Amino acid sequence: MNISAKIDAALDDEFVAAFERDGYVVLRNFLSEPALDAMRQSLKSIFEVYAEEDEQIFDTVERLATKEKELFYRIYKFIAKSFLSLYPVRLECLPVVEKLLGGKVHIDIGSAVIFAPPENTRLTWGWHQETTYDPDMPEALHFSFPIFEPARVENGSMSVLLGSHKLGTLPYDKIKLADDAATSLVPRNMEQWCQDYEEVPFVADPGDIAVFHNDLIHRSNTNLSGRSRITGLVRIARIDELPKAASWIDGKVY
Ligand SMILES: O=C(O)CCC(=O)C(=O)O
Repeated sequence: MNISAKIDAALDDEFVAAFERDGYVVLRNFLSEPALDAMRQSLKSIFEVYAEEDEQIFDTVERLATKEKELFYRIYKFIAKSFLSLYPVRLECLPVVEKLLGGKVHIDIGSAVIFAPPENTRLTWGWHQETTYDPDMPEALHFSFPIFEPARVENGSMSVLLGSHKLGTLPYDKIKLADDAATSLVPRNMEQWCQDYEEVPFVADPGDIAVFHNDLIHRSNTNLSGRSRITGLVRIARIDELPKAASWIDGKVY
């Protein structure tokens, strides 16, 4: 089967119905090996610069995240968030966006690679909805995929509350557990939502990718596997209708 036939087969009516019902679908064996490999090679090159003898990328991630936090933050900020090797995967996500959101013009709204070292709660996010991080943004979709190793409950893979996107965008509280920890915008009434919606872990092998709705409640979990989890995130918005530009005020640009 050629690539476009494979994509058409995966994005059938059943896929669309499942996405509408759950706000979350895992597409199995969807990403191409060359697209994933481009990311693996670039990530290895970045961390090799800082690796100690006999360290694998997982070990270097863990050591920098615990012992060289400032350097680790710079790797995340300047490389992992602006990583050109994410382009092939982004292009492979585009047909999914076109199928679910339609539209002719799409933009990237913060694709990145995230690192979850073992037992490290500084780099995990509590329950949140993506919409609340940029309320000006129009409709968007989010994708998560394992790059090197499978995503499993043991390595703290994210979990989602199935169908919770139907709640719409909820009011939230800003939670930051430490000065250097990630900020989570946690929806109010979480206890209620956890009772009302089933929590499902994202369990996947490299090549699989989850697509989820902007309003789906999800979180990361603690990595108990002893090995760093390295996850790719792609975020794409449909921009046919332009959002407000917060930096344009009364004809002046700030
Ligand atoms: O994979 C994770 O740890 C969390 C991912 C997440 O929260 C997100 O994609 O917004």
